[in-house]
Formats: sequence, structure tokens, C-alpha cells
Amino acid sequence: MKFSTQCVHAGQSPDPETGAIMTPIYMSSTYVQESPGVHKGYEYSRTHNPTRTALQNNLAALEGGEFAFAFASGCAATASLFICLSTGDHIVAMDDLYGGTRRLITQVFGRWGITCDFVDLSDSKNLAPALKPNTKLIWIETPSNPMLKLVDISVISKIAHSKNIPVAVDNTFATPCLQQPLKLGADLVVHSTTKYLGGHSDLVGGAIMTHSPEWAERIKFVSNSVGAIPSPMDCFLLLRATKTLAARMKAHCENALQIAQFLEKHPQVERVIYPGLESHPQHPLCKKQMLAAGGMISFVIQGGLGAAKHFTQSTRLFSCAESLGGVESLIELPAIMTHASVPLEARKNLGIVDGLIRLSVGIEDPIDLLTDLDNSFP
Ligand code: P1T
Repeated sequence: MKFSTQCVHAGQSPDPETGAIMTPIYMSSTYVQESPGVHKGYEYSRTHNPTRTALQNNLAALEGGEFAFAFASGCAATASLFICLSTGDHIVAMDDLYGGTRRLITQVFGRWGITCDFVDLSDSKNLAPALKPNTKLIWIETPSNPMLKLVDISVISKIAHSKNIPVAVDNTFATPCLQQPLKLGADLVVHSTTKYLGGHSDLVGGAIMTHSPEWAERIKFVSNSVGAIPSPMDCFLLLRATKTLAARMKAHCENALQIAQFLEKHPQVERVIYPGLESHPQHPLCKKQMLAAGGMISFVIQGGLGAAKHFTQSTRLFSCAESLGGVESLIELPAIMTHASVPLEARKNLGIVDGLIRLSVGIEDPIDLLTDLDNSFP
């Protein structure tokens, strides 16, 4: 099956009882057993739920993995993976990351004796010198949040695997529509399904996909033990949303490319960061690794924080809000919003300056979006 067909059908079949074409929302915490221990595969909804099962089968198919596990948020998925590590283990993580992921690593798992080096893995040569005898996980975001740096997943996976270290890729920005890390050699894929997979800014969720039975066992155990699972209602909403993922991503990518080209020519813009532009330092990797460059753009406006705030408050269609990946366009300032928890020194090194503006380009008409941006410059 091709990707867009999988989006609509994978993991789902009409309800055998009624023929309902949409997977029912099984709002049930428990399941009646025929006799003690004899059941239909469902005992208790922290462990299994039929709506979640359908969603997980759909998500596994989209990422080309054997297994998928749905979580209550992207952070819950990330934390459930890090919980599989032990005190004394070391992580090598991409230096540019969602601020909440960095906070989780340093301020939560740091207290448990798990250490991490944040390394610029957009240059694969930086990986080998960062590895330690106790390195147990490589954590990548590509494109990264918010600087949209790319990491060569297959090269990093080869280096990591030569030392038996697993590679996890947060594929939230690209989605499996544009890039399938498991097929490129990664061991684990993590998503904030709140974003493009959910697509409508109406749910918070996360997921982990893998083709490794060993990792699947570990994650299943943690998911059941910790219980950071999504509700059946959220599973339904997400399953409904992934049906249109391919169609939505096409519109996001087409709109974003036009907007990036417009911003690049604008005299009041200092710098545009979009992997689909030839000016992006890793444009060749984008063409090799991704089907299209995605719906996220970062740019630096002339005039620093004052100008950035003014711009963000002037747009009419782009709403000022955290998050991304919904059908509606959003605008935000990473330095004081999504990445405020990143230490100032790290923000400076990464280029998260006060004038950096991040756009999540929606699927509205591109003419309207371009007009909105054009009208918002002072
Ligand atoms: O918000 P949550 O569903 O818990 O997902 C966390 C997360 C994980 N990975 C990436 C790449 C993310 O961007 C996020 C959340 N990001 C935002 C809320 C944001 O505005 O960047």
C-alpha cells in the first residue's frame, strides 16, 4: 500500500458487529472476563484499549515499524523511552531540541544520574568524539526545533550501531509522510502527535514506534507500569486525523516553500531558515532524506525583540501561540516562549536570538498567508 492509502486504512477495518466504518471509541476502563483469566485480549484499559490498538497499528504502519505505542503527550512518550535507561547511563542528544525535551533530560533524568552531552549532530563527524563507554542512546531531532538543522539519520545510525548504541529520532517536524527514520536505520521513532499527526490543535498526544521486538517489550512494560496513556477519545481523534496526513502535509509544504521564498527576498528579514531553500546549509541532505521540506520556517527579523514582538502581534491569520502542525498557521518567539527554559548561553550558541520568529505554516490559501505576513512588517 502507498503512504496516503495507509493513512486512511492501516490498522482499521469496519466494526464486525455493526459495519461502522469508523473505529468506535471504547470508553471502558475494564472488560468482562468469561471466567477468571479467560478474556478477549483486553483486561484493563491502562494495558490495552481497542481504540488505542487501532491507532497504534495505524501509527506503526505509517512509520514502517512493527510496533507503536501511544502516549498521553510527546513528553510522556519521550520520558517513557528515557525511563528504559538506568542510572549512570549517558545520552548524546542533538544540541537543538524542543526546550521541554532538554528540560526533561537535564532537570528530571539528570537527578536520576543520567548524563547527557548536547552535540551538533548536523555534522555527523561530531558524534564519534562525543561517545563514551556508558553512552546508551543517541537522541536526534531532524529538522530540529527551532533552528531547523538536519541530521543525516543513516550516517549517524551506522556510526552508533558500530558501537551497539541505539538511535532514537523525534520525527515530529517531518512526520512519516516526509521521512521514515526506521527505514533509514534508526531504532526508535518518537512523536509529539499533538502536532502534524493530530493536525487540528485539538489533542495532546505522543507515540513511540520501533521495529525491534526487544525495544517493544521494554516500552510496553514501561507504558503499562507508568500508565502515561492517551484516552480513547484522543485515540479516536488522532486516528481520524492521520487519515488526512498525506493531503495536509502536501499543503503545508507547498505553502511553506512559497512563504520562505517571500521572506528570503524581504529587506527587513536578516535570515530565513528553511531546509527547502538552497541557502539552507543542508539543502542537499534535505533533498536526499526528505520528500519535501515541511511546514516549519524560522526567520530573524531586523530590529531584535521589539520588532519580533510587534510582528507577532500584527499578524491576523498567523495566531501567536506555542505548538505547531495544525491546519491553522501559528507564529511564536522561541526565545521567550517554547525555548525560554533553554539556558541563555545554549540559546546564544544555537542562534536562538531575540529576533527569531518561528512560523508553523498552515493549509490556508497561500495568497492570504503571504498578504498577512507582508502587512505585518513595520
Ligand atoms: O507537547 P508535547 O505533546 O508533550 O510534545 C513535546 C514535543 C516533543 N518533540 C518536539 C519536536 C516538540 O516540538 C514538542 C512540543 N513542542 C511544542 C509545544 C512547540 O511549540 O515547539
